[in-house]
Amino acid sequence: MIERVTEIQKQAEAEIAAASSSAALEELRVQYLGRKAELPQLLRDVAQLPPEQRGEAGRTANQARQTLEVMIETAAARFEADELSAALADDNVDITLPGSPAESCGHHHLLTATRREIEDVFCGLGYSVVEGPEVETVHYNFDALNHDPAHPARARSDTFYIEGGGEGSEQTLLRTHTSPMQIRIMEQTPPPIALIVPGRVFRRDSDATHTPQFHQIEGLLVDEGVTLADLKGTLLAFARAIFGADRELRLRPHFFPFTEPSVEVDVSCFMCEKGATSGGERCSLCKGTGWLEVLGSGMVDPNVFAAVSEHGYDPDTHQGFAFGLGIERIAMLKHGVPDLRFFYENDLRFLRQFG
Ligand code: 2NM
Repeated sequence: MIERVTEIQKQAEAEIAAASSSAALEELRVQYLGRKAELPQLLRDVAQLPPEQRGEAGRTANQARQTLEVMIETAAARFEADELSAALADDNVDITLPGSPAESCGHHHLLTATRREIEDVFCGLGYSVVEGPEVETVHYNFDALNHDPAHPARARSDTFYIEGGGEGSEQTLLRTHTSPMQIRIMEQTPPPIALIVPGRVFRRDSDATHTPQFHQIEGLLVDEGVTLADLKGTLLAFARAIFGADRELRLRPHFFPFTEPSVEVDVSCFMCEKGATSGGERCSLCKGTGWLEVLGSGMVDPNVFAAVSEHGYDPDTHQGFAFGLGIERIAMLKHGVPDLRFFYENDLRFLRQFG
């Protein structure tokens, strides 16, 4: 038996050395070491040998098997590495290239893109982004926000009230701004707070520059020792992030029910120099004024804190600033959109310009 084992080993070694591919090696492995091969059969036959022959015959056959196994493995590893290199060199498809023709995967609507761009700016300043209900009550939409009982926005001609939706301060309506959510947040979170509330709002208005539904972002920051300088610095950072690093701000006195003092905020025009184009003509974007009106703002009226005084807001110790902007307006200014209605018509020729 030992002679036969040695013979098989010699023959197998020669064939393994001559093999030219991993497939050929696999065939040899089956031929010499497979279940039906002679060498494994001889190993099984060792048990039938007379006891004094078993030791040497077993060792020789085992060694032969191990030697062949290692030879095949070593040769196979070399072939596999070579074959992989060859396959990679041959099959040089760049799977990172777009398909041909490139598949369109769509993009955000300009209003969504603008909302997210503004959210990013305020997230970077440490603000949270919070959303709230579109159906609100008179209490949260007007009363808690210091709207005079006779404020015109409360009129049925200006606001969508819900038929059969409660009475008095519990009467439901479609929110006319997103600030009701800021009252809800103050009820749940003691100061300091800094948040913005993006969302859809509703007003009974309809003409070339007004739609009964539009989108707002309102912001609120409350802490101790907050001043109008904080408001201006924050809104300047916003203006520069959205309209360019060279922008300046102009604050003009105004009135809002929930802030005192209140300001309208203009950003220096990004299309011209002080109202004049490089050719000396009147800038069409800012109408020659050099300023673009972008948002309303102010220091939170102490009466608003009084409405949430049970929740840790003290009109004598806390100050805050708040602001509100129309997402449509920001997008129109920034991208030169001439008509508000383009946002809602879903004309792909319009939408695709902002991919
Ligand atoms: C604006 C202008 C000025 C405002 C006020 C508040 C709150 F809840 F703190 F009272 N939220 N948003 C605000 C202030 C909104 O929009 C033109």
